[in-house]
Amino acid sequence: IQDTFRGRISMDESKIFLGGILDVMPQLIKARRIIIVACGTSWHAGLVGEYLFEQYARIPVEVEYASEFRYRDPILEKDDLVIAISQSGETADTLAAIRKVRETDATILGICNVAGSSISRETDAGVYTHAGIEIGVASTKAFTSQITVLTMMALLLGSKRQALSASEYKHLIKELIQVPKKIEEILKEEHKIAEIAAVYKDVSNALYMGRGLLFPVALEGALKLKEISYIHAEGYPAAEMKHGPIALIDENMPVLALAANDESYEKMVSNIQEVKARKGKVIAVVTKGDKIIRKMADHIIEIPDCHEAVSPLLAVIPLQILSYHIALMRGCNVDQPRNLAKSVTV
Ligand code: F1P
Repeated sequence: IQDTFRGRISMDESKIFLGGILDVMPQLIKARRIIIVACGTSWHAGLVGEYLFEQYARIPVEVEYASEFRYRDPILEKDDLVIAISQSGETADTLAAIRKVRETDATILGICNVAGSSISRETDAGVYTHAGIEIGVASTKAFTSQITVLTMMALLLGSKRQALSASEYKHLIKELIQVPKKIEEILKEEHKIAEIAAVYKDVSNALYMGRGLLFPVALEGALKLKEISYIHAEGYPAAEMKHGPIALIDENMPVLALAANDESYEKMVSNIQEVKARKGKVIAVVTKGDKIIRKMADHIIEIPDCHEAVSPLLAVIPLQILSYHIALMRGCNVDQPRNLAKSVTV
């Protein structure tokens, strides 16, 4: 079974190749539904996958915490495809969820980083993210590589199921190929993010908000802050703010606003106005050249213009860097945060 992970990942201007899933491609092409199971950061990557598979491959998706899925009595059929995502490939809850799926006729794929891990052995096929060894306990590059694989998978299936035209498919691959260069541009601005970190290093709480593909990124940004700097942080869909979290906003509350460069931009402008009207502090992640939010926010972090399909890959980088600098300034050990284990095997 491990051999099914053997295939290489590659992508050129016109084609994506995910060798590890070739053997099950017929099942993938006719999948009726995708169920993604994972924990922690990997679960956030799964949420990004949900938007991508639905939008670009037109396959209905459910994303479940593996830690709860294992206690369910899932209704799974032959044409269901389950994708288990795990950096370590050893997470006990994700393995238990996989074992539950194995009692059914559904196909199971794994997306893991560690070759030969239990999850790669217990799934029908899968993809290694080849993200190298994560030194830090809190996942960072595992998240971006998991999303890269999910994006590639969504585009590949979108093209095979004819949900994407040949030119759309090619255009999206080009966007994906440009991501590393754009991430380098963000990294050049690290000193500006460190300056923002210095202003907020002593806060007790923070809120993160985003819409669409940037909603899971908001969740992940909040989790990174919690995990490595021990600041209480929560991520919300931006429109959910007025259903409760807005009550928390005062002059001591920083709000990280992730503004997409699409038709939802105006809505984020309104969300930021609501925060400012309550004296909250706004740190906005915007597309380079932004004119409106720049005037409203207390701080802005710019990311290069990109297609929305790859926006999570860019938008999460400044959030990871911000958490890193805040944690360092608070004297926290960013690689070995208290109470956390790299592989949660019990
Ligand atoms: C899941 C996870 C990580 C988190 C920490 C504890 O691990 O929740 O997302 O950063 O390391 O475990 P995995 O299943 O992705 O290995």
